[in-house]
Amino acid sequence: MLIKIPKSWQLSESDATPENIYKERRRFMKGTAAVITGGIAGSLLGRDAFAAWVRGEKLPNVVQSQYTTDEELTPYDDVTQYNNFYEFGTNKGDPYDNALDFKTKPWTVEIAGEVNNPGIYDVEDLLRPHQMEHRIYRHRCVETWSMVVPWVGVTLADIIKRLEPTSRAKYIAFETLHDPKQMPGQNRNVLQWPYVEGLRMDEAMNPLTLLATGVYGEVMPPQNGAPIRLIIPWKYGFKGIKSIVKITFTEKEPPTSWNVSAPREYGFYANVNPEVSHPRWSQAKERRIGSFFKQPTLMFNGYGEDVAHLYSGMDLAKYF
Ligand SMILES: Nc1nc2c(c(=O)[nH]1)N[C@H]1C(S)=C(S)[C@@H](COP(=O)(O)O)O[C@H]1N2
Ligand SMILES: [Mo]
Repeated sequence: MLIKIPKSWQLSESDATPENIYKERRRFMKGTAAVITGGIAGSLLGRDAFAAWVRGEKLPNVVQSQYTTDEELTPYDDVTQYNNFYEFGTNKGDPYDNALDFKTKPWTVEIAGEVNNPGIYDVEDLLRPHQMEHRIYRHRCVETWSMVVPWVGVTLADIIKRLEPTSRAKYIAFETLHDPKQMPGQNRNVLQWPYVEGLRMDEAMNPLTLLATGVYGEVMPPQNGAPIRLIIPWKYGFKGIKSIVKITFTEKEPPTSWNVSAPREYGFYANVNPEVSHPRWSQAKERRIGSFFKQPTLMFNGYGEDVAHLYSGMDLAKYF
């Protein structure tokens, strides 16, 4: 029998750091003087202790999920400092640098369209009735890098059931906040704003699909899509829309940002598929952040057992 000993980040509460303290520490780290002070503090405390000092607030009442991989985790600093979040800039380090002061509290999510319980919900009210889980997922970007991330979140299907979509709801559409004052990247036309995404209803209802609100047992840092973002582990990362403010149940397939921007390169489905190349590069291999060698990419990112049935009879080269 395999006995699993939970890692420290999987344990709940106890040594929680209030969010404002965490923010003050990060802010303190931002200035030039702080780099010097940080350097001294870093050498006094030791690198790990110092990193822990600037970490986030622990999320309470999180349980282990059955849907979890035991692959080696990508370190916290890579998960939170190597990001795609074009609202905060197009370089990998931009979201970490520019999203520090992003206001994620209070936060509301509008529920609209073909649904019996539409309205404007506080994000806490949307999540609270449901069980929070630790889910370690493979995370594969279309750019061919990948990570293994311990998300914390709620099964999207649980929320959808409570909202009661009507029989006309065939798809679900998501929208990111549009606020160029806070999101400097939205002053440039790299994409049409706001960022939008969508899923077919059966994809959204699959138990693997997660509305995530944390990483490593802690409150989601803004650069990872706080306070809630979508995670669909068998699809390319760009489907995992961040900082969601609106969820609409629709009859027709909704537009999705990358498909609108480059329809030949990015489809609605965006399932991880080593056999279907991006027009400009192969998707057969990926590089785990932190490792030197490439490894083969798995069909449906290795989640085929749970999701292949959703696409039976579909030509995945056409519906890419
Ligand atoms: N709103 C929004 N969501 C987004 C993006 C973005 O630019 N804006 N980038 C996507 C891409 S391309 C990827 S790979 C993942 C990256 O998530 P991570 O930074 O938490 O690893 O977020 C996705 N969600
Ligand atoms: Mo991506």
